[in-house]
Amino acid sequence: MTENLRVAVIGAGRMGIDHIQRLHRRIHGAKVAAVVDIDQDRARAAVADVPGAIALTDGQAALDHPDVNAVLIATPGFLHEEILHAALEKDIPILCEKPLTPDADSAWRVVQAEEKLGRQRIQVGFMRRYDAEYAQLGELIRSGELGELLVLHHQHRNPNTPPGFTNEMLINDSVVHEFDAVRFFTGEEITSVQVRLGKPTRNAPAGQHDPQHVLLETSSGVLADVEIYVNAQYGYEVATQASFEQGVVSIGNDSGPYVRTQGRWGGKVTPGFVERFAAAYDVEIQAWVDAALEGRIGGPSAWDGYATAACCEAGVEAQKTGAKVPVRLNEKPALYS
Ligand code: ISE
Repeated sequence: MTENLRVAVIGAGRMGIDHIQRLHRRIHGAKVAAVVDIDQDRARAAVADVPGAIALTDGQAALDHPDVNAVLIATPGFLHEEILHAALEKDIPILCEKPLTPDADSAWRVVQAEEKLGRQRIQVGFMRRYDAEYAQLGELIRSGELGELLVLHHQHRNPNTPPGFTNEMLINDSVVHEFDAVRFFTGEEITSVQVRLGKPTRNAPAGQHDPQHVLLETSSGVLADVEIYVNAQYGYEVATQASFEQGVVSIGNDSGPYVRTQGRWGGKVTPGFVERFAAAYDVEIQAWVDAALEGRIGGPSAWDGYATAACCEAGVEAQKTGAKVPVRLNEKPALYS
């Protein structure tokens, strides 16, 4: 290994702050060199306990800074494209939080820019692949021990949504994880998406139809469904049940101390994704750093970002029409095979 990664973290919101603390306190081989946020006070607050890190308001200034040699993008998805192109110009390691970009055309432009560069620099932040149970289910599927995988059932529930979370974001921001998970589990592309809108909760903000039922099909015919329910009130839950020829496997079920007291039994519901996937994020970011120091990426690629963006686009169309919408993908460039 040569030198440490000196990372500019772009965006000091919920995920950005979490990654700054992670890079500063737990990750080996990397340090936070700069934090960029449009809100200067927020950037300053984010570096307050990170010695040597500077606070900036401009992403390009961070990329141009001599002390920066890598970038972690944690702004909302609609802001990713510009900084991704700027970082590819610099030919530095990039960890981009999901979604890569919010639509297939912009994601394809990013793929093309990386192809032109000639090597993979972008790793996309699909952290579920690093969750221990996700990884084990993936291994079980690949081993063939239970025969062929036939159906995947997903539950994805959030307690509530931040202001500005649109109806499309149930697909683009939330179900994008299941698009990646299904592709990860099956090793296949998703060929169609359908969305059913049923009885809505009265707890959803105006403009959001919640919950929604998303139906997917992969190239070999594996069926998957997702209950996306983002105002579930009771806490955070991400779980999957997989049906095989020879059995059924469940992951993401409640775990932790089982307490009996005062005439009741039970445990705690995870409050949010930062807590639920804390360990997965640690493994993900360490994998990115280790691979980046060797000139590689350590996880999902820009192609995965593009393919899931195409699923999101089909999903948003399906939300509007109720139709089964085919996922249209360009040919996979050799760089990603
Ligand atoms: C959020 O952006 C995430 O990535 C979470 O994992 C997901 O559960 C949530 O629905 C998204 O809004």
